[in-house]
Amino acid sequence: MDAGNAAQRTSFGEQIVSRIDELSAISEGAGKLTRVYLSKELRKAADLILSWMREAGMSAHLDAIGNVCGRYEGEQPGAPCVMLGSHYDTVRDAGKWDGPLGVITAIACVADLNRRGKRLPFAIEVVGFADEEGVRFASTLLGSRAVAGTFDESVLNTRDRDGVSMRDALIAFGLDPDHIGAAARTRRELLAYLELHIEQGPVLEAQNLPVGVVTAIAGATRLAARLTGMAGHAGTVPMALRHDALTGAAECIGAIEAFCRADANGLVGTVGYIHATPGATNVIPGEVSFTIDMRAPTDMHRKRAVAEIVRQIEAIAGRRQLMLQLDVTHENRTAPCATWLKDQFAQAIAAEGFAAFELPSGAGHDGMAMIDIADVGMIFVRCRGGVSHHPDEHVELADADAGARVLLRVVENFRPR
Ligand code: HGY
Ligand code: MN
Ligand code: MN
Ligand code: MN
Repeated sequence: MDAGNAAQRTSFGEQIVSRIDELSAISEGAGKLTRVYLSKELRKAADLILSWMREAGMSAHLDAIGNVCGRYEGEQPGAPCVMLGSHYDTVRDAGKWDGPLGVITAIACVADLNRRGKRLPFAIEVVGFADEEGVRFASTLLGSRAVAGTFDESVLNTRDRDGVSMRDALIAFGLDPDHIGAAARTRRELLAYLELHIEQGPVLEAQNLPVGVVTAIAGATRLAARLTGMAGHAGTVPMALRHDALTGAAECIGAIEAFCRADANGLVGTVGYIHATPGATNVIPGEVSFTIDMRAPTDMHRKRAVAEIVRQIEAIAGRRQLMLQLDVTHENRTAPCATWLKDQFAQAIAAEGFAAFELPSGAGHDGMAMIDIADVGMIFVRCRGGVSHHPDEHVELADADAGARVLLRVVENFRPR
């Protein structure tokens, strides 16, 4: 590789790190990174990313659901594309790499091709999905589902914590909720969907490797639980006469943890959100709502576990004479990465001088939706301590640079199936 190119290559890492910092400054709150779907911060982030796409020689637009989309034509205009994607929304109090690393790295790869005036036998599209995390409305992958043509219109009626419906949030963002179908693409238009993402786990660090090839994306089931008991005076109601919704929820949450801890095959269960009302120190909680996130290496294993957890929660609510509302709000099946794409990632990793190590993804990704219209390939980049969904999330410059070099190599040497 010529020196000029090598110099450009070392600047991959620097450019990526500086853009990660620039994008992470666009947040709902000072000092923390929170950028949820259809927020004004997401709009500002979209404008910045669209400007980077145009600077890299792409045509760029915001699609009907808020994804940022860039296209770099191939030798012949209008050719099918290799789509490179990830998401640009974040969880609350997030790390700055989860999602944006994939979008920024993909743009850097296209910018490098454009700088060299290189056109490929296919187009390259870069997409930043607007809602992978599902923080604001109960469902995840809203952006990639719209692109895959599998967006569920009923989600438009779900409301966020302030009671704002997705429908109204789209209108406030400047989008038409009845026009989401315009974001849908077809299998014919895509040769493959490729995503670079931080590992969000400790395996690559333990292997002392900067990158790894993803074998499959674990599915997930999300449930919303609401327990209703009897609010009352904290001082006068004897313990034996109480129908305390919060202690009932506590027993359910303990049962979920015990059941998952006892499982030896990778089952994980998380209660990430709980809300008790009326929420006064001297009032017995009358109503409690909480979320459940269940994952396992296979769909069968996860579904069996969910059924058992539901049975246990129903038994606890019955014994405590609490009313129970328990709904599955969202389900993503496990998505296998295509072998022919894993091979191309492995060859690129080896060409960059690293061992091609394979690992599954316990975290969900947009490939779970995109698999409906394209084969999916994913590459992981090492993150310090495997920490993610936390401000301490961190990727070393050299690893960001290695990820970019591998992704560029895969794209430049891409062989359609
Ligand atoms: O929740 C997940 O697994 C992903 O980070 N959205
Ligand atoms: Mn995430
Ligand atoms: Mn992510
Ligand atoms: Mn560092």
